[in-house]
Amino acid sequence: MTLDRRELLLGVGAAAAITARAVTATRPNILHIMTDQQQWATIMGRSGCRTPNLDKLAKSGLSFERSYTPSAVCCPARAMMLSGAYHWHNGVYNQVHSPPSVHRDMNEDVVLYSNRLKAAGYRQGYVGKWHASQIRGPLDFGFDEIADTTPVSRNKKGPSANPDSVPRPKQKAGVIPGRMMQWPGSEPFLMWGHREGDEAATEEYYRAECAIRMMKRFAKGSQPWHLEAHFVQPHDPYIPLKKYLDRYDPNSIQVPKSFDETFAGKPDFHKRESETWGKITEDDYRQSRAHYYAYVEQIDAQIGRILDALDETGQADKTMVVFTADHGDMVGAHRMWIKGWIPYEEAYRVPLIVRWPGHTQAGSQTANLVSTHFLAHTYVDVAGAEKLPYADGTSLVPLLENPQGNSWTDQILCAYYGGEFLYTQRIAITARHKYVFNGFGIDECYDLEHDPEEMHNIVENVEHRAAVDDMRARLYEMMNQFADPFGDLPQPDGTRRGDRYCAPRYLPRGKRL
Ligand SMILES: [Ca+2]
Repeated sequence: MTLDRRELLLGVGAAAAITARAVTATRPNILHIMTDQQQWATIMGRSGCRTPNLDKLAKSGLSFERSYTPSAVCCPARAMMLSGAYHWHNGVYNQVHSPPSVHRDMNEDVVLYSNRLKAAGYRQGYVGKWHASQIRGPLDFGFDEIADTTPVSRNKKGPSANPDSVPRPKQKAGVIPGRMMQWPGSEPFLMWGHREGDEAATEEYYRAECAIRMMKRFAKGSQPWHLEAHFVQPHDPYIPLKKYLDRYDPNSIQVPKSFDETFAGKPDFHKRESETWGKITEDDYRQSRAHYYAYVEQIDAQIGRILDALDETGQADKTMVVFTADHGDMVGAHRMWIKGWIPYEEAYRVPLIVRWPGHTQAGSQTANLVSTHFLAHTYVDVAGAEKLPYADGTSLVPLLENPQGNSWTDQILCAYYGGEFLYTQRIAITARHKYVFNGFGIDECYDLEHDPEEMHNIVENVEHRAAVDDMRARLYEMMNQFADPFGDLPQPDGTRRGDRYCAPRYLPRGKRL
């Protein structure tokens, strides 16, 4: 039997229609839950911090042992997670709300995964902290609805920021200040304290309620949906409700070796950063950890409410749930707080849990290296949407389905340009090492396996020369791979000639002069 051209075309068309239907039938809802400034070690009993709801989520999905933010400061991390692209491709270099920021918006032609999901027919909602642009908001990038977002000019004119008329708390839980800190020449500011009052009167309860009602409404529709729920906590100041704070005994918290850090052999800015925090005692360390852990547990309770509400929709089995944070927080390690130019694990390593029923195995874990901007590529992949135009990351789907896969990348690249101040930094991370290029100080290299607290900078240690050279070569290899402007960019004629001012040609792996 032979097919004529018309039959052949019909056959191809029918096959394509079947494929499209199969994709439509299996593509999941996406529930993305994110906190601000939450360390990797806060969940799953990795520290003294308790997160029963996130632990339950981890037990029903896949958790990541080596998950990193690609940039340990709010705006770049968020713009990267939305675009799946590095700063030099999405346009956000540092804090967009800050007057000296390089850009206050993402590039005009930036494409986010929400643009792609919109085109693929998803109904999309954004609840809570945005902070990826000071000019445009979620409604400018394919989201249909917003609630309680960080104010940006477009959102103020847009549809209601409270579409489900969630009652706002009548009384705010009052703050009882604890420790005030002071930078040289600054007024004192609150770093931790606590609140007293009803849990339902907190901002985080209100935000969770906005997310829950929007999700329940979306679940009644026929479209697949994508909802983002973003909490501002446990960002400093750490001000948990007293009932959570009472669950933590500061005296039971162990002070780590890094608290006695001398900064010998490290770039000068580490010591300067630590000294900025003034005279710090071991009690400060314990108290700040107790308040921080309590704050994390308080947010965990609200995340639990959102996850319970998902179960109530009856759609949990066709919803991909992702939990992560924009970056971590030092919380006293190396006598430092918050994040920024500090390349330590406390600032860069973040929690990541993915539950995708039918694909991820309950209670599974992976030690493969991942960066949270891979999520953007993952979402367009599972939604059957058009790929993002950036080659800066990759879909996690192969790893979700085969978490022990040994063909996964063995290195990741992080990049930083400063928060309110401008600095340039690049970080290469492998299973064992971390190499940090500092444009404003000596470079760093740490052996994470034998020195997990990153106390010894081995960058100039002759015994480690082979490893340090390998890491430096890997760093420039990735900068070239991801078209970093500080890498050895191809010239218009296709050759790579280097630029001795900012990007000389570096030696490849294994080569020495
Ligand atoms: Ca942040």
